[in-house]
Amino acid sequence: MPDPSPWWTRAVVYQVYPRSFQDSDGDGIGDLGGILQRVDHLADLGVDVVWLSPVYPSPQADNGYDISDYQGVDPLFGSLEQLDGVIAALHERGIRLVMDLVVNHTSDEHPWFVESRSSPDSPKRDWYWWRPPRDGMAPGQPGAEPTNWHSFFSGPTWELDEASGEYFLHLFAAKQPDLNWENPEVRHAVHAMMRWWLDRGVDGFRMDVINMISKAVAPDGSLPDGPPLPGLPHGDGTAHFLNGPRIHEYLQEMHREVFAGHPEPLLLVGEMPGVTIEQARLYTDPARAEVDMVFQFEHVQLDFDGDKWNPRPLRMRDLKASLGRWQAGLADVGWNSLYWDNHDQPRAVSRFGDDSPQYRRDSATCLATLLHLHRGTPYVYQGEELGMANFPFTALEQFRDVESLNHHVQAVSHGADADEVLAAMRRMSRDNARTPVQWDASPNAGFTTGTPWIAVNPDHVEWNAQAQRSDPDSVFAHHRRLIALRHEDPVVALGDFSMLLPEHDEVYAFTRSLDGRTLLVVCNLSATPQPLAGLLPEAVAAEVVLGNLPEDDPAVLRPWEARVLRLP
Ligand code: ISL
Repeated sequence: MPDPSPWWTRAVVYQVYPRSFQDSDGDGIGDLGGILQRVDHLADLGVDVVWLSPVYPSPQADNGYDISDYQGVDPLFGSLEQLDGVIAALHERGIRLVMDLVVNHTSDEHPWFVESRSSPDSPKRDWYWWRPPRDGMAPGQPGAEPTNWHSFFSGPTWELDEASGEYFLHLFAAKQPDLNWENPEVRHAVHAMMRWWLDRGVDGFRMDVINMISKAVAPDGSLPDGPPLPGLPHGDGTAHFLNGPRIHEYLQEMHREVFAGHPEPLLLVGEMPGVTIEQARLYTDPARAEVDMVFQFEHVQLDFDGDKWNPRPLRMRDLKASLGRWQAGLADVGWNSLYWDNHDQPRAVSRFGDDSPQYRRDSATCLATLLHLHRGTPYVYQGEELGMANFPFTALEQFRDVESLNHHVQAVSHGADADEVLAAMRRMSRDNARTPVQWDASPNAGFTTGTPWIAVNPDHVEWNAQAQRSDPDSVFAHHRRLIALRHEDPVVALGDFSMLLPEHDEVYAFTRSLDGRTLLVVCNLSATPQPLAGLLPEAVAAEVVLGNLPEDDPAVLRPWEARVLRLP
């Protein structure tokens, strides 16, 4: 058993997606000045860490996940001095700041890539993945891409550079060329940049798709094709770049070069799509010095078939099986992030809860109870603490996200029904998470005095921070109580997890135990009342530590009721 209690086992992370958090200059885009205006909201909630999504200079092809300068702030968001101010304001309130580290790829407008593209003889040519067309085919000929890989944002992962007749690799958008981590100069440049941020006072990094930085390149420099993807002209390349052959070496090197001996506590989070439990144990075993915790996606991939644009109903037992497996798999070694929402996911209350007027508050607080009571470090995504819901999208013009828009073009050009594509986007688009935070009932929800870059959800007149801050029954107040409970009770931070009723389709129940003390968590994830006496008799007489509904008949779990109970 490693050190049982690093500080982040008791911590709660709050994710700020700056473009949608708070605008301070009226241009309709959130900014650092806006974050400064709202730090007390975060302090009142009681969070320990802010993860700040990218604010670096960027053409904004993927809302800042396409970086053109790692050591600056985009004027859209403010200045480096303002960022120093945000760091100081958070630190004054005992909140740490974690930067988003996006180093699998840069923007194609980053000087490194501009130089790399300038000529096959450029000293930075090898900083990216440049390859000639396949098998002597002509550049640009259909199928001439060096591999058949399908991009995460639709289409091939290779873009032709007309000038040189070579292709460059981009696992995401064409404006996000992948860095070549095989080249030690790339790694050293990234390490130097990270040290620069730590010297500036930041407290760690959330590392974007960090398990994709090592590609399975053959000694002759070639990259393999993947198995064909049904219904697509491309193949699945993931076996050749997820958790690649040198990934642990790269992370250990980064740890030695950047983090070892740092005088302040840090938080190192590896965002890792497609990571398995076995791999997560390696990534997060403290003895191996890689990252503190993974941020994995299994539980947010259970409500679709194959890809997210083919949604299907979630089966509760699948959700429990997944979350339970991760709890068990990392029980003795390693650590996981806990989340329902982030900037890439639809809103949890719409997806896993019930956003109808009748159950929205109760289901949001029920989901919050589950989130905060698992073992791992909880992440609250901006607006989740207010029960923000999906946007009622009705038209293509309302979407902004490159992933959604690319998908629409591709799907419709391959013959899909435009209305069906739109319906899937309405349900699954990342833009659901990206509408402005709802601060008050005024026009534009107090987010901006200008025109917001993406529409404000019309439900903000009822669902907003101002209405909730002073209401002890609000979603906000419930999150605050749950965060306080993690701070106070070591059972919440460190207790062993045991899943109960794994086959039950409506009741989600588990225990957390430490040093002879046990908490029992029971949640009704449905609108049907659940009699408890037959299911979990020990719950009926137990003391309620925290619940989301006023205490009533202890033998019945009401629709979307959640209770945290102390067992004698
Ligand atoms: O968003 C997704 C599915 O809808 C994921 O596939 C997502 O692209 C993946 O989890 C990686 O996400 C991260 O890297 C992307 C960026 O677009 C995301 O916003 C970021 O969280 C590329 O940098």
